[in-house]
Amino acid sequence: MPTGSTTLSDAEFVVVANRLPVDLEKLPDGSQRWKRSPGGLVTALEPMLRSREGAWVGWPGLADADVEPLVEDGLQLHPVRLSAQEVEEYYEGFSNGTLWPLYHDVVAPPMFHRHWWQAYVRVNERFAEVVAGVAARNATVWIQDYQLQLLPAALRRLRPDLRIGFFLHIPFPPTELFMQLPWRRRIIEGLLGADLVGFHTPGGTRNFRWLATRLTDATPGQGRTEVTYDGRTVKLGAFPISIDSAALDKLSRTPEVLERAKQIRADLGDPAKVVLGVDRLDYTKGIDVRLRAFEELLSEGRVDPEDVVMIQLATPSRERVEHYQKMRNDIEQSVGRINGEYARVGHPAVHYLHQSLPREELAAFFVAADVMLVTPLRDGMNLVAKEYVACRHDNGGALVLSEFAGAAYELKDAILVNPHDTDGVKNALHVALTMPREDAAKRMRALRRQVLTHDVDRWARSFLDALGLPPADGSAS
Ligand code: GDG
Repeated sequence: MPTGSTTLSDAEFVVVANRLPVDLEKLPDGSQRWKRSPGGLVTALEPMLRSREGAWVGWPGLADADVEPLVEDGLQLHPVRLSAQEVEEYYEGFSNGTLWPLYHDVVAPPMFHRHWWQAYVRVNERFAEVVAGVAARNATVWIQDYQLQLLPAALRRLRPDLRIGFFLHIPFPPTELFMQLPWRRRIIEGLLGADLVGFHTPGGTRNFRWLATRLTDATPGQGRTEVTYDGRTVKLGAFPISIDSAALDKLSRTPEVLERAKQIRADLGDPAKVVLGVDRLDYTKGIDVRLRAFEELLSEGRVDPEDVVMIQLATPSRERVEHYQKMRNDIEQSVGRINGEYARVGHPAVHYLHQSLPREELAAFFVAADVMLVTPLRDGMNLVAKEYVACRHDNGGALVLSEFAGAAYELKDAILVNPHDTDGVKNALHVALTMPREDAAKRMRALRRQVLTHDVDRWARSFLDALGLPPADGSAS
């Protein structure tokens, strides 16, 4: 819990994200308090930020909140104020109603509204002003994600002395799709304000490079990993994000998690096989794809509901955005239909939880699951796939993974599927359910080698090395 401000000074290293690593909450009596919101990004960057007396700039998660900057444990937190209308237009609108579907292969139709775009421009400029006031001379600034694509250029205009990195956590789309965006050139110019633009995959890098040279004056630089723009070199690169693999591996071995995993299986009636899905409830994640595959396997008698139970954990997400409301109804209808057809009293075929669970509980579900289904239609990376692998210290379990998740580039030993191919997904699920233990363990060992050696710390370090940020103590990295 952050305490009141102590010393705020110019920061040598600044992380900028749409959200701060803490959330401001309004209590029923009208007062406000801070609540930690620990995510992977915070865990990865916190040690680096603290060792450099760094700062984090972001929205505190509550509209119209006037809050002063504060220092928590040596980390400066600088809130950016958003009005309720800006939350609606910049965040729910342009970020999640335009960019999110456009960048995920238009799996839902993106909406293009000029007033959403205007709010996006205005908010990005406000972020630039706040960062410009926080960063020390020649400081390094690392900007995160699609909500802030205009920030690199806006910041460079105010502070040409800064070293600016940008990382995109979602896919950078195929060029034909990106061209739909009425403000396409402005977005590319915004990103070109950075010294380094990072993506999860080489495909994202290629798409961006092609667009930069077609839509702006940028020219190809030496090699494929840079362009020249406005007299500067802009480096491009793929930096696949990861998780705190060792911490999750450790958590999954604790007696509490192992005991809880057993309990979960017992609560399910000790079925022969448990199939699991874990996602933010989002239309890109292909939750419908796996429900359809499971339903058809049941109806064809290839899977017996007495032996196999499916669990879908779906964390509530973006509930005010229209597409999400419809998708939730569709998924809940499918779950109802499957259970109506194949459940017995006390034995549902699909268990569906629309809830957010504690990390320890999630780890227990990973340990309990024989098959993990990760079937997004498109996903920047997908950390859930890596988390499942990190939890399988017994080399048990099987991962079915969409080819269209960034994670598929690294997790080649998963059972890879095309989520648009229902028969393919059904067959992959069937293979995973019937695979001999030795074969599954061989795959899992290979997956674990990859995930345990490529963790989130390595990701952050490799991005910052490419950006040219020297290690905190000044020694060579
Ligand atoms: C974006 C990109 C990219 C989920 N339910 C609960 C819970 N989670 C955690 C998971 C995982 C995280 O949320 C979800 O991360 P993903 O990577 O799967 O997906 P997005 O949220 O869409 O993230 C994605 C990522 O950014 C990073 O760059 O990989 O492609 O879309 O860590 O475990 N955590 C807890 N309770 C839950 O109920 N505690």
